[in-house]
Amino acid sequence: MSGQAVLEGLIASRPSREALGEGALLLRGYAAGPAAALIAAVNAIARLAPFRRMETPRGQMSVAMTACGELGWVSEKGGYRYSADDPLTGRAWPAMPALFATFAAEAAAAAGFGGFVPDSTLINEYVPGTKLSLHQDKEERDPKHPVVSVSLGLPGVFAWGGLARRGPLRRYELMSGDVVVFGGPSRLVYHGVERVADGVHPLTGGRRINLTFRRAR
Ligand code: MD3
Ligand code: FE
Repeated sequence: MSGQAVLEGLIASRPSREALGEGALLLRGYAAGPAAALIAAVNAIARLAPFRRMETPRGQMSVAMTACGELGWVSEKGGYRYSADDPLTGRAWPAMPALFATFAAEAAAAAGFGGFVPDSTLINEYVPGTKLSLHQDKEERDPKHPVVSVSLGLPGVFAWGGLARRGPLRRYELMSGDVVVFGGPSRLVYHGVERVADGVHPLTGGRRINLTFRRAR
């Protein structure tokens, strides 16, 4: 490869860091290198535990989800919980690929959260028009552990606010390869995904995939 090509590659994938708030860091392009391998792992997981649109106490979600690891987040009409079994298949969730655990630990450490060992990955699949309404992630036992989020495929508009449901929101377009780490005082902020643009992405086709690496217990 020529020096010029290497330089162009570095410029195109140049990671950058942006503090979103105390304990919340946006690492643009941090997952650009492993993106194809992450998607290959997602596809293998989805063959064992297919994407499905879960019910919630408020109706059916538009986003389709699956999971891997010791525990998976599930929602039913009765509420949310972490489960060791996939209710769709009746089997344990697929094992978490070593790539996921290693990547998540590295990203967390880069954001100042050393020693992060995820035991669950929630995988969200968005097609244009789907949304994830404003929520907090509070089913995890100990909120001292951060959540590491990786966006892949089509861009999406991520909105986040404060610790109360009402209040001003800030919006960020998350692109393929972007990583956000939420911990410390930002761990329980309200957040959601407002919009996924129409389009086709070379990695994911007409979809946005979001991985969240978590420690549920
Ligand atoms: C802030 N996922 O899976 S990632 C979710 O793009 C979720 O699919 C969104 O919200 C998505 O629960 C947003 C950014 C994110 C993820 C988890 C968080 C932000 C967070 C947990 C606590 C605070
Ligand atoms: Fe969330």
